[in-house]
Amino acid sequence: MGALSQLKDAFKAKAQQVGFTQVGITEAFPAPHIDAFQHWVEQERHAGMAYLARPDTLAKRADPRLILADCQRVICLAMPYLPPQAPLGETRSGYGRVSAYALTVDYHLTIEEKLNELALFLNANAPKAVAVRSYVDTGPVLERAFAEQAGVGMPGKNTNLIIPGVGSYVFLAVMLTDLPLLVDPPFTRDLCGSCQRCIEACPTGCILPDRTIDAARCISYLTIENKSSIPDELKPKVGSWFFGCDACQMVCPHNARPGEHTSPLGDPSLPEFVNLYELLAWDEFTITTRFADTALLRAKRRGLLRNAAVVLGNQGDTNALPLLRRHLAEENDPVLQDAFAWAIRQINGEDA
Ligand code: B12
Ligand code: SF4
Ligand code: SF4
Repeated sequence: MGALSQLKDAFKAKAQQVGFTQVGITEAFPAPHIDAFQHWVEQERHAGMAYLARPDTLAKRADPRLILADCQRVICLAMPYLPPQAPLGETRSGYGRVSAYALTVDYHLTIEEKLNELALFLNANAPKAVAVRSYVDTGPVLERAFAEQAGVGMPGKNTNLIIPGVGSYVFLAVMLTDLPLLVDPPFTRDLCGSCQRCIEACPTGCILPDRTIDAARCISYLTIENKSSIPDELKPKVGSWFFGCDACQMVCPHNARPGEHTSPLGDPSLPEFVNLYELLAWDEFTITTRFADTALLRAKRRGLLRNAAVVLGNQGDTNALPLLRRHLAEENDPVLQDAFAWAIRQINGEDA
């Protein structure tokens, strides 16, 4: 055990050196709060994210040993990203707001490199060859529930994992391993108490009382993962959010940190407010080039144009009408036609 204890300390030091501010280690099985996840899926709160409800991924979420045979531990890591700069509610006519997590180079790319470095470190220092499977966001692993069990932090009412003194503007990552490292104690403190700020601030009221959200109403889902039209009832609630949403985190007292904010992920590669007139004038190639290596490409041209139309409709500026009309005439896609026609009606009454 002595060697494994030393390895754990050395690993944590290495993880901190590459930029993970928090590291916790926990048992891989049973998966914590899997019943809450299953209930969420049964209630169809996952909206159009069908991959979350597939029997094979459900089974893997319940038991990481189906991902990595002999999996003993889940190493949970957190890396901060830069918080939003402009205040909540700030709007700039003709511009759409991008949530803070998406402003730097796509974290999947940068964090994956760091996880590979950590896997090499484990293998170089362990007494035997070590099997490791790492994920950042993309794997069928309950990242927040494991992070809580590993003592990293606690999911708040808005469901985001909060780390005391750091806040919730962090990315999470997990490393599954067959190495029986010593485990850390779970996080047991409730960081919310009677606070309700996120629930009150959520524009669509999608935060549920059981620490889950109704994804079908969440602006983050509607503007990023959703491949369909944004329902008319929800379009006005999207406000100026062009990609993602930070409202429930911006009001959280745990994110009201004074002083310097830094992130090992580097400076933002995008502005917080994207010029939507420019975007609507770009062809597919320009969009792909301009947003290369950022999370924005996840929504593809179609999703980005849909979101731009909804934001411009919400802002009500008549200067947007010529571009919106041009797109309504040119786009054949029903999702885009719906968004452009709606935006024109919003700005100009019913004569779209
Ligand atoms: C699907 C998904 C989404 C969906 C659904 C989000 C949701 N809240 O369920 C959508 C597209 C809406 C989304 C949005 C965002 N996401 Co997202 N998303 C995921 C993903 C892939 C799975 C989450 C999931 O399983 N949801 C289902 C619910 C039921 O599970 P859960 O929220 O994780 O909750 C579990 C625990 O909290 C646990 N639990 C712990 N304690 C307790 C206590 C009680 C009483 C109960 C009942 C349960 C419970 O039970 C739950 C089930 O196991 C994860 C990555 C991953 N593999 O985990 C990223 C992840 C959660 N997303 C992330 C981010 C950054 C975001 C956004 C902030 C992006 C943005 N700015 O727009 C928003 C935040 C919106 C919000 N309020 O949640 C980060 C969150 C980091 C953090 N600090 O928590 C993650 C971890 C990705 C990463 N690797 O960094 N996301
Ligand atoms: S991301 Fe926005 S819409 Fe989603 S729960 Fe938070 S405040 Fe509500
Ligand atoms: S705003 Fe309040 S209730 Fe919501 S997550 Fe933060 S502390 Fe918890």
